[in-house]
Amino acid sequence: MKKTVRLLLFLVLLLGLVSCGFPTFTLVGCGDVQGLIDAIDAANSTPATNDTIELAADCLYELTAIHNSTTGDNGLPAITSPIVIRGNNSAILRSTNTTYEFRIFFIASGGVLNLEDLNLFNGVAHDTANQTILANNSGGAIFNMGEANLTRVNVKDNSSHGEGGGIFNFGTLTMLESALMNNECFISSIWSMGGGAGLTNYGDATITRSAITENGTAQQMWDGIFNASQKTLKIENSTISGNAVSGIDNEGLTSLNYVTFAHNWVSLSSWSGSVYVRNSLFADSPCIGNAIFPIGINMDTDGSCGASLTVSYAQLQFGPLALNGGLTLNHALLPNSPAIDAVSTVPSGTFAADLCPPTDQRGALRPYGASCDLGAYEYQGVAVSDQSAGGTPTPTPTPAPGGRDPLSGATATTTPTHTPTLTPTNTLTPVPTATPTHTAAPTHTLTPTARPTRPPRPSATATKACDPTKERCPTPSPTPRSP
Ligand SMILES: [Ca+2]
Repeated sequence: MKKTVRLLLFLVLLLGLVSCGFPTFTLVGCGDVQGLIDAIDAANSTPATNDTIELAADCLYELTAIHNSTTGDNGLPAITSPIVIRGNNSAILRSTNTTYEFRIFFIASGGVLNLEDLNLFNGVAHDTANQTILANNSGGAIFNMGEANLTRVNVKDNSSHGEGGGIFNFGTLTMLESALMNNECFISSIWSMGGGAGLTNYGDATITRSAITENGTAQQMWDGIFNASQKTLKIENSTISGNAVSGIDNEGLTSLNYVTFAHNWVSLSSWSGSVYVRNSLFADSPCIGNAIFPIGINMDTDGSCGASLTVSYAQLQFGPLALNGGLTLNHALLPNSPAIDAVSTVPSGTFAADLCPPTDQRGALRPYGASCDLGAYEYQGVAVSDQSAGGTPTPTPTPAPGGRDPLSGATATTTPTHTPTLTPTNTLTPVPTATPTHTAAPTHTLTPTARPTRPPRPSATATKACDPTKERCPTPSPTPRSP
């Protein structure tokens, strides 16, 4: 009897292996878009295996046509199964020589897309057949209804005719050492809908050691990130800088730890839901809303964020947006900044998470010195005059006097294990293409145009005519948003 059972179990296992197959690994040649499409189709045809597609290094995969119109027009097949795409610092982009508008990736419910070391440029979410359906026109680089995991992925210069110029998330999204940069939406944001030009989140999003910078335009009034009612957003060790309206506009449940906000028109806006803020820094970036809850030690430069510490911007000793030895843009703390070692080493009561994470945004070990520093950057005792002067950031910082490598945290002077690849500008050389025959001017270019002048920023004492208990209230501004 026992033998029969064992035999049956063996047969079931064998049957399972045969029917499921083994994960496949496909190499796609440099710039071979059809090869990439074929590889995705093949991977989708075996939904039980987590298949890997590897792109050639430092190549451009230029999409020129609409592949399908699943929930809007897409340049690549919908992701319906678990797939890993290793980018090797290549870019998948909507060609600047096409007049078609389409997003890059649509991830269906049940699909899992793991992207590594990849750039996603110039996607435009549009549904030519259903221009009034907001979702179909959302998510310029990625529309996710399944699971999307981005590791060292640069989402830059994407846009939409709906929400989420960069990413529109309805599923589960994780971002690690990744960037949302210069994404935008074309329509004017109105209060009945989300406002995230970088990311609009109607799902569950976790962002770690990443940068959300310069998304949205002041004219169209879009934020860096919008987090919808009852949806969760967790951000740690990340920089949110230079976004057109709010860095984060929250209606849901947002948790922030070691986040640096700088030079956003408003850093945080939250009139409903809740935003819990710990160990974070607000530099020239005010807060508005009554649903922001600072915990423990935070620092701001105008008192509007309810932080326990308020200093002037000049006192803060704060560097410009630069790589500072990391993979994603961040702001250095200069040698005498009061944010250095400002985090208590003693957990404050119930919130043990006041303790330092193992590294900062760049990967430099925390704590350096007596304690952790507020925000995404841990000062390593190195001279940063080149960074504060706005010069070219040094990709390999000088090891600290104590012998610690600022990037890796190693005690030896080892070079970084990987070179910074997510540079703020696209340094990839496009494959030469024939001159396009059409003469119509493209509506979008990779080079952002100068921003229109935006209205004065709200002050902490700005009066608000709107009742937040009854409606979603706009940013106090002399020129309120129009629907
Ligand atoms: Ca420190």
